[in-house]
Amino acid sequence: MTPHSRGHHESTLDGTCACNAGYTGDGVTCNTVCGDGVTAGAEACDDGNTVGGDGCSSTCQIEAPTVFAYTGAAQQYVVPAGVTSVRIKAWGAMGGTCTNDFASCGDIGGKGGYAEGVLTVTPGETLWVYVGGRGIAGATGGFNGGGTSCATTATCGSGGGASDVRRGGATLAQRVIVAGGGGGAEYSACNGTGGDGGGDSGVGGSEAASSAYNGKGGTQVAGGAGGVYPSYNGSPGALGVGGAAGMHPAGHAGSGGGGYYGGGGAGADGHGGGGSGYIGGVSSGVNTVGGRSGDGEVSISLY
Ligand SMILES: [Ca+2]
Ligand SMILES: [Ca+2]
Repeated sequence: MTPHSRGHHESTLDGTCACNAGYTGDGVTCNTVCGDGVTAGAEACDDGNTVGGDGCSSTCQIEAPTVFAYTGAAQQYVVPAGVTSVRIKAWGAMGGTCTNDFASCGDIGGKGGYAEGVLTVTPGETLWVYVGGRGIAGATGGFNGGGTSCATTATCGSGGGASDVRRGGATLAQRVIVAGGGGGAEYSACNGTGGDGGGDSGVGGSEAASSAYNGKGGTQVAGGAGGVYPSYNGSPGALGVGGAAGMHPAGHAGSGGGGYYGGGGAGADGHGGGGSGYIGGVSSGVNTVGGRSGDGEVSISLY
């Protein structure tokens, strides 16, 4: 109930009250009406109906997004009946950190990036959701494109995976939005970090003793270049995949993060580059570098 005195009325010349747009009343009291298409009073949304499950509830409150956490496998989202657009928010995964770094420098893998946008959809269709896994100390890259590093857990860190949504199928070419993963960090006495993922271009690794050793960030058109080290170069990133690290027998390298295009793997003694983000398949897109620790995440909301 919304009392007259709270200003939701407009007095008329005959002494009765008329209600403002979005309210109906009996001449004394005006109340909001959920389902009239006008967001007013305590309504957080009004989509013109009193049906829930479409993003705006039967009582005109915004419904919580569907959240996809990391599982290590592709996931699916079925668009509800009546829904023609969804808002997607995606966070890429962090790059791995070798155990020597954890002990002396902290968790210094590159951070995952962030991407957001509105996707036009068909009611009832299936979207494929890939949530990136973070890189580790050692060889195995994070799920969804993290590059392969060297196997020495004390000094090698692998790339984090990207998080993305695919429409019409599950191939890399069907990605509509991507949040890049971070590059893996090798042990170099706390001299730099893995490169952050996301944005138009991911960030290169930042081992400072020789910048040539680092993997570079992925871009909108190519994977990041691999780091250069005699006989143990890193591999460049590629579409959706971070580059492998240089496999020096002594270890000491980080691999590239996954992304729209993956980051480059480091040569020996360098950190991996971050993968790029992508918002080419959505409208109102946001595509930013870094910010995400741990595994990635994707959320889908309807309003
Ligand atoms: Ca209303
Ligand atoms: Ca509704």
